[in-house]
Order: sequence, then C-alpha cells, then structure tokens
Amino acid sequence: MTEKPWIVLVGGFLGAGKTTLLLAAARELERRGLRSALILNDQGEALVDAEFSDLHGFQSGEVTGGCFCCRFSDLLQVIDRLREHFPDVIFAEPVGSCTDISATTLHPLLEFSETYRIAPYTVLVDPVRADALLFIGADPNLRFIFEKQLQEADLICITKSDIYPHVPQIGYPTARQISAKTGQGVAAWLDEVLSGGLRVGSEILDIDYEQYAQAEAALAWLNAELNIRCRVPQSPAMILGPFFDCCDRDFTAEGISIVHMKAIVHADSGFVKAAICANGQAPTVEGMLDASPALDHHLLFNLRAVGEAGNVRQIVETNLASIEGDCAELRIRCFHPAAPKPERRVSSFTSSVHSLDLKSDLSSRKAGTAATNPP
Ligand SMILES: Nc1nc2c(ncn2[C@@H]2O[C@H](COP(=O)(O)OP(=O)(O)OP(=O)(O)O)[C@@H](O)[C@H]2O)c(=O)[nH]1
Ligand SMILES: [Mg+2]
Repeated sequence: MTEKPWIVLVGGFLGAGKTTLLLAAARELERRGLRSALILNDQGEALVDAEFSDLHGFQSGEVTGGCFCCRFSDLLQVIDRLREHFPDVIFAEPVGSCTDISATTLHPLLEFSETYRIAPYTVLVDPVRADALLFIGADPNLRFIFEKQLQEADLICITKSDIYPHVPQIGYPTARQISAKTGQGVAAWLDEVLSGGLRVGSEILDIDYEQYAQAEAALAWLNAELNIRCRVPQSPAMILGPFFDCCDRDFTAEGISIVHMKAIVHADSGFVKAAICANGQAPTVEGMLDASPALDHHLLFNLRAVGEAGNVRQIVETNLASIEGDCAELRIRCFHPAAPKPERRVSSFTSSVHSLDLKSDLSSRKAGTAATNPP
C-alpha cells in the first residue's frame, strides 16, 4: 500500500447495501493487515450506520446535516481527522438519495490527489429495488434519483446476491454481483477499485437541479434518538421488536411507503439492529438476539419513506410512547430534505473545480472529462 490513503466513494440508492459492503470490505482489508476508516453521511444527525460501524470497531466519522456535496468542507475536515489514525483506505458513503456525486464530490476530491488516491466511484444496486423502480408506473421521483445514480457510476455492482441471484436489466454494464453477507465478490471488488487501473469520474451528469430537489423532497426523513429506562430488565430485542413491527404496521395502514427503516437498541449487555427496505418485509436482524436483559437502553431510529413528514413523525412518536419504560433525552427530527446546493462542482468543459454561486442554474451544465490520479 502507498503512504497516500485511498478514498473510496460508494454510492447507490437507499438500502442498496452500502454500509454493509463497506463493513465487509473493512474486515477484508483487516485480514490483509490494512487499516480502514469509514465516513457516513446524512441529511440529519443520530445515524444508525455510524453507531453500527462503531460497534464493529472501525474508526468512523460523520458528515451530518446535508449531503457530501453541500458539506464538502466538512467532508474534507473529517477526512483529515481520520488520517490521524493512519488508515490505508477511507471509505465514504454518500446519502442514498443523493446523486451528482461525481461532479460535486469525486472531482473536487481529485484536487487533493497529492495527498490522497481517489478510487473510481462505485454505485451499488439492490436487484429488487431496480426491478421496482425501472418498472412502468414506478414512483417518478425515486426513479429519477435511481437513474441518475446509475448514469454517473464508474462501476456498478449488484448487491445481495445471496438472496437475489438474478442480475436486473438496468441498461448499463455491471461489474459484478456481490454479497456482503457471504463475501461473494467483495475481495474482487476491492482489488478492482484499488488497482488504480479504472477511470475515475468518467461521467459528469447533465442534471436539472430543480427536478433533483423535487425528487429528494418527496421523501420524509426521520432520525430519532432516546434513552430508555425499563421498569423491569429487558433485552434490546424485546424493546426493538415490538416498536419496529408497530411502526411498519402503522406506516402501511397510512399508505406511507417505507424506503429504508433501520433501528439499533444498545444496552451494556449488547445490541440488536433491525432494518427493512419495504413495508411488510421480514426485518434483517443483526447483533445479539440473546443479549441479557438490562434496565438501560439507547435507541436510534432512522426512517426514509415516501409520505408527509407530519404524519410520519406522529406515527413514530406514538410508538415511542408505547415503549415500556421511562424515556429521556428524546431527540427527534423529521423533515423533507432541502434542495441540494453543492459547495463546488466541476465546470462543464474544463473539468476544473469552482465554488458555486448557489443560486446559479446548474441544469445546463454538461459533460466534463474523466480525471486521473497523478502517479
Ligand atoms: N442478504 C443480504 N442482505 C444485505 C446485503 N447487504 C445489505 N443487506 C441488507 O440490506 C439492508 C440495507 O443495507 P445497508 O447496508 O444498511 O444499506 P445502505 O445502502 O447503507 O442504506 P442507507 O444508508 O439507508 O442508504 C440491511 O438490512 C442489510 O442487512 C447482502 O449482501 N445480503
Ligand atoms: Mg448506509
């Protein structure tokens, strides 16, 4: 490995499997004697993904309150901070509803190629999500984001091959199928992106930012965090299970479509995490189902859904209030993401990076050239 750490950006739609792959890749690098760090990103604060990475023992940092493009300076600061731990590879996961990453994050990062080696941009695709979003009649806002993400990828990988063995017809070449659960394709993907042989930032989107803003704003975004003191000791799973199931039931009853719902309950005895990527799905459960009962628990809950933020918040508050025990330090934020306003974006034809007049219309900006890392 080089003294210059790699920065590996991995995007893809909400729930595509980004965090799960990055943790599997970090474990693979650990087996090779290499150090990894992870950067998670969100429109809000209190991230399930960040807590989950910490619980796996990896150095992580967060860029919160906006996507990488709107918080590019924060991203640089977090990258610099993580360097203190001498990582060989810094993985960075943009928000799953974000696109135009190549122009607003990858190319601006290439300005720092003296310090870092920038890997090609991988976009992950969940086959079932692809089938649903490329179907005629799919939600046009979600489909817009999904298609733009595919368009700007340097490399597309199909995830969850252990449960979905088919390759969806997405209209773009795909590099490989990956299962972060069985490990299929993980080492090969790492070898490919760290080979230095692929083009970086080969696509710059032609994107209408008004349409992009409207597509993101169709999502309701809820992040909640609280402490729970039980009256009698309970395991984390005993708290998480009923809360999670009731939220799913109530969203379905109200016609709110879950895009990704995830939660972690953490006690001194252990933690349990549950996630679903659609209403009524059997949750993926990770952690320690058999953790001993405990009195004190910490709950983190992140929901991305198609629905009205007020409705979503009310359902979550009602179900939080039904948790057995005394709740304290509740922090809950529910909103529709604000219009993306990138700090920087590569210019159309020169591929140089500009600070933007935030009111400028980006919709007519068009293709730049692919960049490379200096030797
Ligand atoms: N069976 C299986 N499940 C997977 C795999 N990768 C991810 N998942 C599950 O898919 C769900 C979403 O995975 P995440 O890694 O959280 O997805 P993400 O893209 O980081 O999601 P956001 O950060 O919300 O955009 C979780 O329930 C994971 O356990 C896989 O390879 N196989
Ligand atoms: Mg994630």
